[in-house]
Amino acid sequence: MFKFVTSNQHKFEEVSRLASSYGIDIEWVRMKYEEIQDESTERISYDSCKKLAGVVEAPYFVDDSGLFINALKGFPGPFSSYVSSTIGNEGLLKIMEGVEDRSAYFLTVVSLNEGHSIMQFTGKVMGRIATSIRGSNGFGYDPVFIPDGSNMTFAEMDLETKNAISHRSIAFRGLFEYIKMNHSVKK
Ligand code: ITT
Repeated sequence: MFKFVTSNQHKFEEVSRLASSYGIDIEWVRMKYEEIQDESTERISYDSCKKLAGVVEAPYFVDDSGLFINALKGFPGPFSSYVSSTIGNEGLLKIMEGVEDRSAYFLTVVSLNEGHSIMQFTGKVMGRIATSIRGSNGFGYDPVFIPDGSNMTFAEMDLETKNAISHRSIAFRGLFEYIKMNHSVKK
């Protein structure tokens, strides 16, 4: 069975729901691992995946994600986790006070280690930063992010609705399509 290594329960819930729509069972390896500091989400994700070899038995995958705000030159980006757990959404909205360009995007890079190679799958969703905290679903920056084409924040959507359009679901659809094409035994 494919293992998802993450300390984040919300990520696991979103991804396991998507996996089951592909008829794929995944196992949660609930574990926090150290991440390198780098401006590239791809490199962070790749490095995390690589260094888990020998700790977790392949096949397994990791998800590295972040929120990138254009007016802040991509901040918090690779610092998303730290910023979320320190100043949080209130602090972020404070920084964004009076800022006209509120465009931003969420990025997820999934890295899969099949034992012999590492494959990456990327998902990106464009949107904007809300002017107030809205909604109570989801996690992290969901209450302040409005995806393009919607007036609701991710936190005002249920899991299915977020999964229909999110950065994470785009990346993981790529992964699950790949698994379905390349592995006859999925469970
Ligand atoms: P891992 O154990 O999987 O690393 P994490 O929560 O530390 O869990 P990341 O480093 O990938 O995960 O994510 C950085 C932060 O970005 C995360 O803590 C959230 O605050 C935020 N984030 C990531 N994906 C998000 C999403 O879909 N919606 C809202 N916030 C998100």
